[in-house]
Amino acid sequence: MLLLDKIKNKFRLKYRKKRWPGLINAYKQHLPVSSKTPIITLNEGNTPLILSESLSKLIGNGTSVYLKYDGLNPTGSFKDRGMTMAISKAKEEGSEAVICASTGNTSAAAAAYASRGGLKSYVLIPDGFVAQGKLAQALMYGAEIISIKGNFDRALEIVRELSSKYPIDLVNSVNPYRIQGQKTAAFEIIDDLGKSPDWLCIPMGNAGNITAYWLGFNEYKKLKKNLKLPLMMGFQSEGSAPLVKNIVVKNPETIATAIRIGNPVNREKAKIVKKESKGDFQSVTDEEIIYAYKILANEGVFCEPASAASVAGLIKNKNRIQKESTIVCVLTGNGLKDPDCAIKNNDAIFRKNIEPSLKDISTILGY
Ligand code: AN7
Repeated sequence: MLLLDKIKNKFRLKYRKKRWPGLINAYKQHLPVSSKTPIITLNEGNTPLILSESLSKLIGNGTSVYLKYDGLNPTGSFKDRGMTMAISKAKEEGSEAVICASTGNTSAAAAAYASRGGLKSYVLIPDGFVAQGKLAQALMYGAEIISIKGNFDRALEIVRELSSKYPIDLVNSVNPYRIQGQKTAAFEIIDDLGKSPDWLCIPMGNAGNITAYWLGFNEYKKLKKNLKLPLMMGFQSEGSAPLVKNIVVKNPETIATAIRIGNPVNREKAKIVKKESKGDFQSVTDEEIIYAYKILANEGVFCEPASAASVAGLIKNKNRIQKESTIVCVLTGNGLKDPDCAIKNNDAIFRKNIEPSLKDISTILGY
């Protein structure tokens, strides 16, 4: 190695940030853990806050739109934030097995962290309504999967009952440690921006995540003087909007299977978030979700349809946004989770069955 290269290398190593230790270690003082807690981590958290040029332009008026890309967590969704806490605490309490109902992402995260911690995991999923990537993960990470002829809401009723009767820990968002872990996303946003956003746009299913963000913003406000709190804007799919309509939806339907939930467990908490933050809950159609999904992908950010609901909601409120606002849209899951949706809903030019001929392909390219 040349001397110059050696010097450069030394410099780079010196100024490279320390290895991210995972969110429990990073935010220990804000979390219910002690020196006795075995920390089960995959170094989750520390996800990028990406400035979206196209959305900032689309909203206009000097608005900056950022994307909290939580699809870059180890299992590809924000669920890892809650699961590192839930599984660490389950392990600390001597639990040997965990159970959850899931539209897919919770099952992937539960299975991964349980295996990492040496615990058994059982997951109940609605048959036929879990995206392929998520199913593949649960299978690979080593969960025992029970696919029921019923929807998520029914699956949740069953696991709640089972966990109250038998020695199995429930790791759905009724587990308070899940919310504790997930609140760290709000800390990261404030740490990155140096302030709270004016609006936080977020998809809602069981409304655990919106509850967690609100908790995180409020906890940081106690520590940092002059910190303002954001308006919490929660979005659901039109065919699956129990919180928007304030009803129980018996047969929820949406392309965004992650949020195909008709009776959210955190309903009362979500109502408080909306009231306290002076925010709003609104619904978006599947068409609006796909439109937002494509805009994001066109800028290089691939999220799953449920996550795009936050951006669809933002676009819907274009005329309500005050000038020079800072807005964060939470992208809860990675686009790779649901390849079927992407393959069915894109505007790509995809030419098939082409002869491997230089001449033919040159012609196709227009040369
Ligand atoms: C990508 O995995 O409920 O409002 O079982 O996977 O906290 O429920 C997933 C929910 C948003 C909604 N975005 O979050 C499950 C599950 C994605 C999700 C939500 C989910 P919450």
